[in-house]
Amino acid sequence: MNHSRWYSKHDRRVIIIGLDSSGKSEIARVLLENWPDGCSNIEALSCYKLKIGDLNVSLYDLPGKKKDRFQWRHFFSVTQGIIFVVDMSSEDRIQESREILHSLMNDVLLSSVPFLILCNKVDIGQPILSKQLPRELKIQNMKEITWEIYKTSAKYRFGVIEGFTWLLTKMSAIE
Ligand SMILES: Nc1nc2c(ncn2[C@@H]2O[C@H](COP(=O)(O)OP(=O)(O)O)[C@@H](O)[C@H]2O)c(=O)[nH]1
Ligand SMILES: [Mg+2]
Repeated sequence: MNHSRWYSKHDRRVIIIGLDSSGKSEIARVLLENWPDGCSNIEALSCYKLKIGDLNVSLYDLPGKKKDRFQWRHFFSVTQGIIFVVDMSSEDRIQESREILHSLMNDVLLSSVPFLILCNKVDIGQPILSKQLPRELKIQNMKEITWEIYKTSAKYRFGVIEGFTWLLTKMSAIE
């Protein structure tokens, strides 16, 4: 079936996923502040609409608790981009995020979806150089997937817009 008449070539869908309390909603807030023309619908589905140049981006802030993570997969086949948020505030949290990231990157439904990996809360975690992050997350050999890592602090508003701007350049149109 041809869905083209339902979508414009300017439409994109992005999901924000990661552990609970990693900073997903704060990152959504940073994006909304930067593109304030977008309307938000925070109560219902945590879906935000961003108008960015000629693009209409729907941003889904999905829940991150273990019991809720199965929901993420419902979005995989309809998303053009993933924001995966890593909580860098403790070694345990990094370890758990790393395992989830690996399973996502090996998911067949996501093989052509670009991953923006935001290493968040760097304002409180152990200092780490950007170039060490691929090894820290053990994704340095992940060549089949398009991915990029940015260090962010959603709290202090740095890194998020730069990362999202990268993702915008990598997302294809909805088919
Ligand atoms: N220090 C610090 N705290 C953050 C950062 N991002 C989010 N937080 C805090 O972490 C908590 C969880 O953030 P939230 O966005 O609700 O996480 P979510 O469960 O992933 O949506 C909140 O208290 C935020 O203020 C950050 O970059 N640095
Ligand atoms: Mg949240």
